[in-house]
Amino acid sequence: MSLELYFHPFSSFCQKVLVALYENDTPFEAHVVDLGDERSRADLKKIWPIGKFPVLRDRANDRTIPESTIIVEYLQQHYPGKTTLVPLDRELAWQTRLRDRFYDLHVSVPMQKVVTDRLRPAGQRDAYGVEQAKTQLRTAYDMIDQDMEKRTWAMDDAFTMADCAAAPALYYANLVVPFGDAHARAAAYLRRLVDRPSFARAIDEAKPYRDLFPK
Ligand SMILES: N[C@@H](CCC(=O)N[C@@H](CS)C(=O)NCC(=O)O)C(=O)O
Repeated sequence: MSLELYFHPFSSFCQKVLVALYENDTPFEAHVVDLGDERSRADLKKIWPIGKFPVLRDRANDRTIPESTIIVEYLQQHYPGKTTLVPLDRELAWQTRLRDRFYDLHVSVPMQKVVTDRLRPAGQRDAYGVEQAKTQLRTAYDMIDQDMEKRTWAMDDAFTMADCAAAPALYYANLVVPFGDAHARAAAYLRRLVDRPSFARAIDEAKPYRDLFPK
């Protein structure tokens, strides 16, 4: 087996890559990173000093690939399968990348802000930043609701990297700022994502860690 993935099953950016791997039944060796364990953290930092995951190692090409989007692009280029994660058509490809960026930067990042603020020590929380993040999420939901009016997946009929990004982003965002009635199409899109076998598997594998989610 050539691929090794450093990840944590509960992490949203890691789930994005897991969905991509599961879509194409791409075999990989799993390295679950325990950030609470010094040795595990050091192992991750040895290959990616930034210390964030997911990180992919490809022994066959002697490559280390960080950043979830770049990992999915790499998988598409070097380990393609039945699901074309980034369309070969260049026009559709940039639109896919735009949606991938949208879900990462305008859904996942503000969602993380709300969640990680809950983990800060009392007295060091950032109430203003959290309110800003929640407003960003509501703006993103409005846009998704419009965008999904006539679509099944982010790029219409084809499941792509944009859906890999959207699945965990929307799943966790809905826990911190629920969609409610005002965002019914975003909620329906999330239901389709949750039913997709690749993401259903990622959710299932994250279940043992759900106590990590701060109330
Ligand atoms: N832009 C990165 C973001 C990765 C990221 O934020 N990962 C989080 C987990 S979801 C992480 O490593 N957190 C641990 C830390 O920041 O120490 C990507 O797309 O892979």
